[in-house]
Amino acid sequence: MELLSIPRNCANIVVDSLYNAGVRLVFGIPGAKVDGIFDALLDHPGIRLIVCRHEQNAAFMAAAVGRITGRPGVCIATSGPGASNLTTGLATATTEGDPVVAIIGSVSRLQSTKRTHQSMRALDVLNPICKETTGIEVEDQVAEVMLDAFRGATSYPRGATVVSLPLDIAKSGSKIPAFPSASFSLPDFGPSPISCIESVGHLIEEAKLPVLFLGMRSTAPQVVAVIRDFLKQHPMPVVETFQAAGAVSRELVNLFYGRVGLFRNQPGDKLLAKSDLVLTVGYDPTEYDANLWNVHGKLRIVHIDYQTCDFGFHYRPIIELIGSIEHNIRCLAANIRNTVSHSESEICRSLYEEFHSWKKTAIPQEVSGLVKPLHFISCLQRYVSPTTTVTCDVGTVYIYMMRYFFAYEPGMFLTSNGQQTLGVSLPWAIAASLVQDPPCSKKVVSLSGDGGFMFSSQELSTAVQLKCNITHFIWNDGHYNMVEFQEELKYGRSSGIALGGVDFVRFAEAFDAKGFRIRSEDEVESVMREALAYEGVSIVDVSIDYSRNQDLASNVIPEEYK
Ligand SMILES: Cc1ncc(C[n+]2csc(CCOP(=O)(O)OP(=O)(O)O)c2C)c(N)n1
Repeated sequence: MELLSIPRNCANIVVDSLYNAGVRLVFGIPGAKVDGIFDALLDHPGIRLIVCRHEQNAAFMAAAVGRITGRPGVCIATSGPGASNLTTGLATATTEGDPVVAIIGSVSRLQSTKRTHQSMRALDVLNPICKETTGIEVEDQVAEVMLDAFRGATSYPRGATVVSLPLDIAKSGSKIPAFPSASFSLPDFGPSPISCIESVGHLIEEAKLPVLFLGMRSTAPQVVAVIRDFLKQHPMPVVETFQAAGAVSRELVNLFYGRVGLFRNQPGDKLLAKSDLVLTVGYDPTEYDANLWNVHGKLRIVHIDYQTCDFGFHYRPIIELIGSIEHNIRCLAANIRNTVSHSESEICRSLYEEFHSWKKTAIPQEVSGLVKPLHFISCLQRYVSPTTTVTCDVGTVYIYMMRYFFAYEPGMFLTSNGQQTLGVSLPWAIAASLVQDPPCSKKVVSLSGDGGFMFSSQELSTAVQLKCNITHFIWNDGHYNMVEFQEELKYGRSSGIALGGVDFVRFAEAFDAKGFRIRSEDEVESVMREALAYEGVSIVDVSIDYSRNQDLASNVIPEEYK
């Protein structure tokens, strides 16, 4: 890397840096303080600009690229309201471990201390919810700050970083060029000391019911591959958090006891409560606080992660294996000799049966009335190909889906669980379509409630314009149901939950998308099949039956359960 003989425009250095970092898609909305970068993007045929309808959705899409590919997704917004609109998307990315680099414009340095048009202390707004936020102050910093933003976003815990580029710097030049691609890759982690690995090996050999508890940082393809090899050599029961969906393969499904999260009433929760050794892998408490699944703080825990744990009364690991998860699990597999055949145990047998019992009632005897959630899910499971990416918004819809929908590959069944941010599913489906090779070549399925859909429904226009192939199902009950049923359980009544009044089929048609309706049980199979076969963007308005939703929160395991 050498200094340039002629200074290069800083906006071009930003764009060169993106390209060298491996970025091929950027999501954003233009504005006067950032139009220099948009202009520079025109000269870079290797980067595709996706113009969104709201900056929050641009951040959601960037985060989905980060989550699916493991490399930072990029969003761009103008100063002031453009930058502040990124907030929820970047906070979600940081909490949920998705690498994102956000580039925002800012007023020129000369005006930065004054009240001036569209000025805002945006970095002060974004700083608490991002990993790092940097305002470029001189031209020669541009390349280094860009490099640092990418390295910061990809180092653990992954999350969002922000670079603010003043208008006047974007227009002027620097002789320091963008760093080459190799500078953007981070060095690998190694395994923990062998003595620690051997100690964990002994704990596993002595345990009567060890349980592997997979969290959000266990879904990188190389980690999943090692976990699967480990389980083949040393079969033991596995549970997933919602964001770990897909870590367990179809081949290993007999070891899978489901996902845990809302509420502590799942077979997986009972398994954790009965376990004498919980091995967490890439577990992050934002998904499911330890005080909820380790109520008495008595569980024996081994923590395997890239980072040290958030130590506390309810999460006190006996040993922490810090470093490369894949190295540590591979070393662990080689260090264990004999393990008990746990899945043969009576506890495991009955919990496994409990976990699969819902299927018996999923296909109703009588096909009439509003659509039953489990009937819908069992059909979706049958009609969606195992290679289809499914994104799911927060709401009662996600509690059902995360409990009962199976996905056997990582990065293919996505939800927001750390922040439970409403509105992610459609933007994520668009991003999942765009990272396909070739882009938008395969069906993507997304789901939301009627409330969550309206948080980002304007991106229907983006999806149609990009020629995505997305089927979005709206579980429509005219209410913010997940809040409604929990309010009812707490207070015996509900407040602020009424929605309704939107005809989603006509809404879809206004955007030139296709609209379908599933009004009742008897229409589920035929309309679902038709909608999934439709090539293009479609919305399916599903009249959902939430009359049994309080069951989702019933039979919470008593505190004394052991
Ligand atoms: C941005 C944001 N605002 C508010 C909430 C609180 N919240 C969680 S679920 C929910 C209701 C979701 O309703 P809907 O999308 O219709 O799905 P349903 O629960 O009816 O399936 C709300 C308001 C949230 N999680 N995220």
